[in-house]
Amino acid sequence: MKLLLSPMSPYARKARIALRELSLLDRVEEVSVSVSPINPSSEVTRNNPLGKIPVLVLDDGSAVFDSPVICEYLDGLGGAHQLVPQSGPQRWAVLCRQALADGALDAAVLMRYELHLRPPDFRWLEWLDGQRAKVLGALDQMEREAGTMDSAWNLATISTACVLGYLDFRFADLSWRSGRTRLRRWYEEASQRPSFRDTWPPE
Ligand SMILES: N[C@@H](CCC(=O)N[C@@H](CS)C(=O)NCC(=O)O)C(=O)O
Repeated sequence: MKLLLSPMSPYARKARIALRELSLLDRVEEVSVSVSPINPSSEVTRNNPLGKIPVLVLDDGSAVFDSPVICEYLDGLGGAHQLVPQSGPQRWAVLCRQALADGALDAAVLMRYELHLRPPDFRWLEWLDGQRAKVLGALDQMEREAGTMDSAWNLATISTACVLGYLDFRFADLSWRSGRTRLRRWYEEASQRPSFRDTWPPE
């Protein structure tokens, strides 16, 4: 199998962490590609018409995307379902926290595109404010829930750590730690995890 990724992509990082947590690195080759909405990669588009990474290309040539689906697929291969509970309230709690973190990532990545891809004359400040409000609202909910965040490393905690890491990487000026003591403390510990450290985006 092949995982199409960019080491800078926070969504790909979720899948890369899953590979490490599930000890599947020997079964999946990590392949770096370069993508952007205005300069798609033909290898990615061939496998995912949306042109987005990560994409997991299976040995029979079929493709699995996007990051939540890839992570569940890998979790199933591991057999133990350690990243996503199979049923019960815990399943929905994990998936909802993943959706919150991924939604914040979507808003942050859109801000990044607006600030770095869109020609300056076409930038729309109110739209940027709207995306920033989504990120901040999600962070506030994470802060409220930080005390009940699982200590186990599952798809909720992986996704939460990935969005916080992305904000440090691309939006340090957002100062997400400010006024969010519990989330900051949670991240300090979570970010020491070897699978997280091993997948830091390059400087
Ligand atoms: N919902 C997708 C989002 C993936 C995504 O937006 N990836 C970005 C890279 S960080 C991308 O491929 N962008 C290229 C594009 O939008 O054309 C997931 O969770 O995998």
